[in-house]
Amino acid sequence: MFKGVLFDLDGVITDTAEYHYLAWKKLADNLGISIDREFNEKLKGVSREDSLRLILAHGNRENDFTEVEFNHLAKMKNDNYVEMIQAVSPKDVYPGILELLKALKKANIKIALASASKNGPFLLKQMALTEYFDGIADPAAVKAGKPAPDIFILAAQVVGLSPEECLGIEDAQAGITAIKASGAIPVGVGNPEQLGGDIPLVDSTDKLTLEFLEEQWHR
Ligand code: B16
Ligand code: MG
Repeated sequence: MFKGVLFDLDGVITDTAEYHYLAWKKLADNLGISIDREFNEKLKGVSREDSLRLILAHGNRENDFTEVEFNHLAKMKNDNYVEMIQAVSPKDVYPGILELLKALKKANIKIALASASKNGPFLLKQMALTEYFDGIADPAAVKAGKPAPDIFILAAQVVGLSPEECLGIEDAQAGITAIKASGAIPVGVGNPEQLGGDIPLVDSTDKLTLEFLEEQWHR
């Protein structure tokens, strides 16, 4: 049996992915760069700085900004995003997630956060979920962001496990690649067109029950 579950946050625990998209779109519009939801799929799970690099490259503006300007753009996006997430509350937790966290706790399975977001701890607090987490991997402490495995390796480590003892849950291409590379077993939230047909997928988080995870582990 698995000993830990490594949770992505945005797109798995709640729908902040939409706020990230709106905040990036506003910034891109201001820079005269057009992005749409399809392009946004590439940004899911990707760090703030790497997302900005992808957007600038998309608009052929990657050489237009100094480091100071680049950091200012990243801060503008984050300020806008942070303003939007002040309204996040326990009502925004995706269906089935609270029940899953409770079932994992009862079964003595470790729960860790493996989010690329520096706003992760704040979001858990807003949703009243902090107490369920045995550990949070600090994205600022890892060298390479998703799709590199580092954040999932660290998340397992902060709860005293190896990735091989854990399942990882993700909604993004970059995140699934990261879980696979870490040695943990991936479970995806989304469709096969986006996440691939080679891993167990659910189309809604309410299907993420302890029984479902157990079945995937034994497959
Ligand atoms: P922040 P996850 C990721 O969170 C988001 O999917 C991604 O869109 C965002 O750019 C990244 O966090 C960094 O977030 O700017 O708040 O530090 O999906 O890994 O939980
Ligand atoms: Mg995500």
